[in-house]
Amino acid sequence: MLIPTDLSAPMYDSAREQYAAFGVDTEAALERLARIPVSIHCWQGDDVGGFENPDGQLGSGLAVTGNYPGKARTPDELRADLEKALSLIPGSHRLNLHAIYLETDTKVERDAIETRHFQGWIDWCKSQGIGLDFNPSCFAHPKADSGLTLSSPDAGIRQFWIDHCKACRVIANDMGEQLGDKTVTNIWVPDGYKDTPADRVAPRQRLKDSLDEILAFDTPHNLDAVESKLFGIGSEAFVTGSHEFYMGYAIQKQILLCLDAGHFHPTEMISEKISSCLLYLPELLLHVSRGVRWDSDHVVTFNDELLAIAREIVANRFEDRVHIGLDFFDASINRVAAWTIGVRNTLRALLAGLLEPTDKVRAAELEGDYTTRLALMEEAKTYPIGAVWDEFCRRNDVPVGPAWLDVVRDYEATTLSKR
Ligand code: RNT
Ligand code: ZN
Repeated sequence: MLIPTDLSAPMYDSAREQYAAFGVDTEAALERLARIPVSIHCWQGDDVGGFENPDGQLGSGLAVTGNYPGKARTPDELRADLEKALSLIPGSHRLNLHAIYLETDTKVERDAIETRHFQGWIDWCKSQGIGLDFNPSCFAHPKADSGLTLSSPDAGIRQFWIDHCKACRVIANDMGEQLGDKTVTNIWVPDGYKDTPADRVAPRQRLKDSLDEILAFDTPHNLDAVESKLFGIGSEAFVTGSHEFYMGYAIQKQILLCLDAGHFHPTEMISEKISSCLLYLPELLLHVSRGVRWDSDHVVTFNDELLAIAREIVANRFEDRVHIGLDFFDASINRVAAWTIGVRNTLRALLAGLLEPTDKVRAAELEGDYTTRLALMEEAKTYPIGAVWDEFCRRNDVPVGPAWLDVVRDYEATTLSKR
């Protein structure tokens, strides 16, 4: 299925000329694309199971559906699967790890986790030459069963999760230091109520106080992020950590806000929010996801919103201020393919943004020439992005076109199907 190099290179040459005439430098676009990392979420590899209690219930408003065979059951299996995906994805990326992916022979409570429980992951990232991001896991645990963690009225429960988050920040700081590349640590809690609360203030005050305690010490090799949500299964009426809550909190503390594409009203797009948020915040974290009717965490496709998100990042040269993470978990398809499709699509969307004649479109806009703005933006959509993308894959030594699927099928036959 692989397109031979001698056939496809002329396609790139002609695409380059076509773009040049349109005012777009494809070589500059490829260079910029090569420098944008995507943080690949480990949890697509095992349906957010983790290695603490792999048969445990997920809960806390998170749901994974599907029972496709071959999910990773051990850290080594998950790393092997990630290596396979990385071999099919052009560019240099990052791993995004949750705290439940610790490695230990004996039970370690979440408030007692240490860097050594993640040393295997740090060493693996070092061997792969990639950065590492981290997340406290405030779900799938008896102490999260009430639906409230950092905003619980029970001081003992609250302290347990505060201590877990503090431990995570210490570990993340070590990760960043060892890898010489800052870790982004994202705090998301499921807290909320199924039905109408009598008091909306007290839980939010408690969440704020808990976060203040968690963030009370410096972590120079770590960047903190907080992630809002609109609703979850079982928290339909009220979510403590709403968008307004975290937007205000992140601005006050000058930390990162995490915008998850599935955490807003269905017609409310995070692409539209990036420009406003970055007027007040130093940096952002994105959870690139795809909600289908609800926060369903489908594999991201090359759709309008993905293109709009990518375009906002590159057209404004926000690559250094927006950390791109993925957040989807589909257990109904091959999990290595899910990663590959999602990351390749994200990169392809960034490339589409980089291949827009932004200067011309903006000049037209400034002159009030909205006809030209619309005309150019529409013409750009059918320029030969595919030929430039294939060239990016070729230069990065990864399969061109759907040839990567053969590699995944092979891996499925030799490895995944034996699990
Ligand atoms: C949940 C949040 C959160 C999780 C992951 C597993 O609604 O999106 O980011 O999906 O941390
Ligand atoms: Zn998320």
